Amino acid sequence: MITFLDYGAGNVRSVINAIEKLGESVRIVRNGADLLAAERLIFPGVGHFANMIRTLEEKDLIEPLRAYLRAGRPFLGICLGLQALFEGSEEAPGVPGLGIIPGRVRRFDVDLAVPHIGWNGFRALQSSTILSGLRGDEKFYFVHSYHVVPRDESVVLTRTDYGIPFVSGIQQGNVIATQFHPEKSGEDGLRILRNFLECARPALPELSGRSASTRLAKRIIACLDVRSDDRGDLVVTKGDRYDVREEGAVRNLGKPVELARRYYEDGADEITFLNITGFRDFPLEDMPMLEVLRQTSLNVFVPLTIGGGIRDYTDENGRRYSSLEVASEYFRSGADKVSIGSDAVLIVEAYLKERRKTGRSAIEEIARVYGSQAVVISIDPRRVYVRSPEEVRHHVIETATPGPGGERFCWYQCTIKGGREGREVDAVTLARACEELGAGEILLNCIDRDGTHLGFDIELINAVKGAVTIPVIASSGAGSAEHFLEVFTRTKVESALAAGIFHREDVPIAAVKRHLQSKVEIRGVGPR
Ligand code: 1PR
Repeated sequence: MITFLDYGAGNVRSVINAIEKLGESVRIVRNGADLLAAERLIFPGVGHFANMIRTLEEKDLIEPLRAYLRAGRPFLGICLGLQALFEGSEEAPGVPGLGIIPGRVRRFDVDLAVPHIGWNGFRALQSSTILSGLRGDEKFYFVHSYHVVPRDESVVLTRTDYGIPFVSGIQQGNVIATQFHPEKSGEDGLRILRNFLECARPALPELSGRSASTRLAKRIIACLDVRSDDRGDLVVTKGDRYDVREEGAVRNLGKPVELARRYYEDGADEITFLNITGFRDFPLEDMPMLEVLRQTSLNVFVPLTIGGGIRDYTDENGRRYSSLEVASEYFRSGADKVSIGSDAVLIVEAYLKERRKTGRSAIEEIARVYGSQAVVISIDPRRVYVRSPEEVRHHVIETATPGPGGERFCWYQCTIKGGREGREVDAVTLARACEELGAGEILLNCIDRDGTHLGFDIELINAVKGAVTIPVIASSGAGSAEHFLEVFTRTKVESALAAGIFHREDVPIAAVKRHLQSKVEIRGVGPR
């Protein structure tokens, strides 16, 4: 029996699913007595440091947790569950941490995108039960903007490189904690959890890798556009420049849960579901999407993003639901990140008009509770050609593919409602404003390329990537493995997403990875 400390923020479902998958039962802490009665305690944390400490205080769990840890009883902290052990964090000045490990939590100050999102490795500095059976060259999933800085070097279990060599794991007796998410790190992550459950023998990874630096992998993301077909069944569909109908009927390329599992087994580094009619249906009434997440997270141990319909909503009885409530329901059902499309454009329009943050937009509210890394902005831009940059007040680029009238310039118009409505905001301005509002990642689609197999729009991607410091996911147009190599070598994006070629099995994920291997840093093929 594993005791599980859930303070109610973010996706803890996936940790429970992973533990149950490994054959262990889970008991959730309801009060301090439960915590003190634990034989082995897992504390996964996501979200904001201040929010975590406040919630632990409200539930009177701080002192029992300190007592458990001071007694050196078996403990596994994950992500914020690692940071909580320290004295305090730059994320929440003045808010004391548990203070079990001397030292503080600092924000990354590096010349790289922050948050640090994706698959990276580690160097083991001491032998540990948790590392038993590892080779040392595996990659694990990280998602964080802050890292721990212990005062005493002897607690450092592992280090990882991201601009600086930061501490990615600590061990002090039976108290172990990792910055990465084992429950989101495929089979290698499950091995770490299994080691904790089975109290494995202390070991150093075979390769140990004490000197080699670790590198963040470029991520390959499989995207499932989901909607109801004309019979009301939820299907994975795929558009051609966002038109998902063929001879009048919605294209049906498979079942969401089955396809997601296949992509996980094929080696996808992340899976994204987009509820593409979310702008007109209300997701909390469209329960099948929540069920898709619940079912998927039972067997898929890589990060899951869900988008579609994240906005404030008032139902026919006048009951108001905030976008935060909608997002919370998605997180509870197994999502790690939510993606905001149409509403982000409306939020930015208001922000640009007022020139001030209200603190109440979906982006700000969700980031405040769940952390920036949980908020992805999905942009659906379309090219608009112009004869000269002076013609419009938008971010204009000179393009190598001139327009139908020979125009040498273009801007990228943001759209809402799945491309149905163009707005007066360009993609570069939108991305920059969303970063200012607290978004953690940009999913950059391109209507002109979607479903065409012509390759990613490199010009669009460079324009947006150059304007923000948060990670960018290139999307739309992948038709071959070579297109992934092109996007990773001609732009600085951290990840690339595709749909059609994976659904139709034209180019499986493993083939993309084989093509990239030894040219681009990637996570190995398949979850082994
Ligand atoms: O506006 O917050 O409700 O979110 C709706 C979400 O649904 C947005 O993220 C929007 O991108 C998406 N969406 C809406 N309509 C469509 C459509 O296709 N008719 N899908 C749609 C957009 C874009 C990509 C696609 C890539 C890769 N899909 O995610 O998967 O273009 O495709 P490819 O590799 O086959 O070229 P809201």
